[in-house]
Amino acid sequence: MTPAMFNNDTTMTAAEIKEELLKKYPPKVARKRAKQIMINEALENETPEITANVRTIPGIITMRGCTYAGCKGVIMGPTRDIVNITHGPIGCGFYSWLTRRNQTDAYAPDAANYMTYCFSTDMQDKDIIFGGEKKLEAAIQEAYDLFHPKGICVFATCPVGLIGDDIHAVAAKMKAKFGDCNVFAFSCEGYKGVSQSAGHHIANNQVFKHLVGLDDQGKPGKYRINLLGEYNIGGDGFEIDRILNKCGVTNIATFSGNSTYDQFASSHTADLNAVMCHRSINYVADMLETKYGIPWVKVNFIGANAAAKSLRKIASYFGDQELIDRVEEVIAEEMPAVRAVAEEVRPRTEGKTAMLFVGGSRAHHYQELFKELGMKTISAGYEFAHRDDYEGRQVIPELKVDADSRNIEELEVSPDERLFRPRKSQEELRALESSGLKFKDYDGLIPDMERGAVVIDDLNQYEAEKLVELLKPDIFCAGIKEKFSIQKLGVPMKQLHSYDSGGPYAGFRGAINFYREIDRLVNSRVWGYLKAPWQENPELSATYVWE
Ligand code: CFM
Repeated sequence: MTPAMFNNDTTMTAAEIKEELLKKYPPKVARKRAKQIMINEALENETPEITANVRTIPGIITMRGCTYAGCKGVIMGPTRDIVNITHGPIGCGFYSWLTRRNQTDAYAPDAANYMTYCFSTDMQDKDIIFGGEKKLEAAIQEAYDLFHPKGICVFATCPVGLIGDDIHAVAAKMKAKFGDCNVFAFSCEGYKGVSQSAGHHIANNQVFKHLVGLDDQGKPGKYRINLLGEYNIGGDGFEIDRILNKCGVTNIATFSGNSTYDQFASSHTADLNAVMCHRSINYVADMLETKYGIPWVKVNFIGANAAAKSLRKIASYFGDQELIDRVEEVIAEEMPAVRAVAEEVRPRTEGKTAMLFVGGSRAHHYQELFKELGMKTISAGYEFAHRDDYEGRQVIPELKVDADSRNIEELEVSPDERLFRPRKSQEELRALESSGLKFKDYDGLIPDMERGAVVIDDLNQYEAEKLVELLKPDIFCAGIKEKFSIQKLGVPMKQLHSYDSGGPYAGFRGAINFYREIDRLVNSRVWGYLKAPWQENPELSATYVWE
């Protein structure tokens, strides 16, 4: 049995920890959850299998969000000059409005930026009973009259699907009426999939169908890329753009941090797609390759070393010595400041432990930053990622298509007659591959984790608290729903969705910010004054008030 690799005072093995987590569940629930809790005991060249992207068992308080959140909040929310109208009760629009701290910069005072608005049809009981199409039509008209945007997007919430409003017909009617405004809609009702991952797919499909390829202009530049799966949380995208600019690389479109209508429309003119968040967008990279001939590589700008590696990857794709040299110059210029802070902080962070439970890619990417601090990730997992994000893309052909995934449209894509243009010949691609550049490649989270680490999919509130109790990590990273329950246990908690009030954490300057933040958190004495419930009573018990 692999011993669990925990410091502190834990002597439990990983298998015992798994058993402890499952102990409270009824047998059927325990059986299901057992498949989503995996001990990383992989032998060489073999990745253990985990169950992922399945429904959360009813009754369990999941950390996941809904499909609408994935579509409107995650993918379309960060675009700054498209009016995003939520068709539904006001709460859905309000709570998907900037809570993730996606930032925008309109560059010019007169440039459109609708980020400060929360657009919603504010459905009431009578709209649910008599239908909401008229109200939606009026809302689209009002938004058009006020702002004259290039695009208006409409998002369905749960009641819209239940009462059957035809949002696509309304959108098409208004688009034809306006003539100069692209209106399209998303059937992203919250219940549509098992998590927000379904919402990403619905959003990306519509953007691909209705927007990408409409504008052949694109920004000029010698080395032109799109950055896919970067949402500019806490300004991450700004820092990545700063580095790319410094290297002389032109970012045509970011999907979708601080993005604009025109960026999406001209993204097919780029020569390389660099994919940050694999989960939310890998299929778009595939579609852009099939339809327009743009190859893609996986990048990661979280972590200074990872950022340097990603820049080198981009430079080696273009292959120009000028760019390769410039990238090395930039890395050499940026790294000393990063190293200085890492060296200062490391004596205080070395050997400390972290747990990371974040959506679909950060639980992997952020392990890089913790490694740079000499910290160990003892347990990690995604809320809603798929098996390929854990085990690597080689498992994609064996993924089961169940009723839930069948709910999500798979676009049939073929080479565009006018616009398909292979950016590299087959021989060039093969030569690049044999020199070590891997295309369409992602190995997932599991191979990067140490043996004996516990990998858990769709962690829930109960298991989170139990894990903290058993393993007592020095820091726990997740989202707002976990923030205070974990802190009450005497463990510092860092939000890796919204970054609390911090960031950026991407790129070189981001790494410095992160080192300092983690140093503050894991070395603050305040946590020592808190008594976690189990420190006072070994087992919590409750009594009824009337007893
Ligand atoms: Fe991709 Fe994201 Fe993430 Fe994600 Fe998200 Fe997010 Fe996330 Mo919150 S797109 S999968 S749906 S990296 S909002 S910016 S932090 S769960 S790990």
